[in-house]
Amino acid sequence: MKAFIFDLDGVIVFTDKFHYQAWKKMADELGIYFDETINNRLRGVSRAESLEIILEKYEGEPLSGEIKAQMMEQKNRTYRELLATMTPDDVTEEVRETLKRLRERGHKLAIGSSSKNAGFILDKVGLTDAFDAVSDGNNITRSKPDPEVFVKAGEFLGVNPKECIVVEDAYAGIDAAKAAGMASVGIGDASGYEKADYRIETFGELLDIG
Ligand code: G16
Ligand code: MG
Repeated sequence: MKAFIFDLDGVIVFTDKFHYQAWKKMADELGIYFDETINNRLRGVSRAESLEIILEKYEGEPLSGEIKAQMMEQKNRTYRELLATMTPDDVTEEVRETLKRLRERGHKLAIGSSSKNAGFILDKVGLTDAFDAVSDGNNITRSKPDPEVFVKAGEFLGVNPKECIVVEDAYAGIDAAKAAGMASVGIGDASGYEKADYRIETFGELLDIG
């Protein structure tokens, strides 16, 4: 494989606790029920789609697009305050070392994330220079399982989809990789997903796949 494309949240860093806290604050203020089980459904899902999932528990008057945009803005403000506390210590030595070794072997590395905060996160944890390209929520119009984010990542790298392998923790991400015509590795939540071409428990196992 010429290129590895990594999902960010749940693969390189673990920001789901921050997503949870930020959505929880917004939901509490509006009296909407929200818990960790609902939060699990937000993995890899765009901000706007996440809000719709949370609003399944909302029983008030219909909300306008403007109000929904304000809710997302408020959530994102809280989320970014939490992200701002991240440091390079939030990335394991195993992840850092594996990325370095894959690159030394000549693989191109990209991020393929639904998040609009991907660049900010990479900066906070000191990984901006570890990747050759970043495809994220800012350059796509359709979310995983649509393949757009990975197709764009392959284009940014100049690598044919057949020579790209996607590393994902979300089922929707594995499905998106398939739809892009790319191989896939399931890790974390997706380590038991039968549609993944490879399933791993630890990040370092990528060195046996490349
Ligand atoms: C991440 C998270 C999702 C989040 C999405 C959008 O995706 O897993 O929970 O809703 O990004 O994030 P933002 O609000 O920062 O644009 P990924 O694809 O990196 O796992
Ligand atoms: Mg993810």
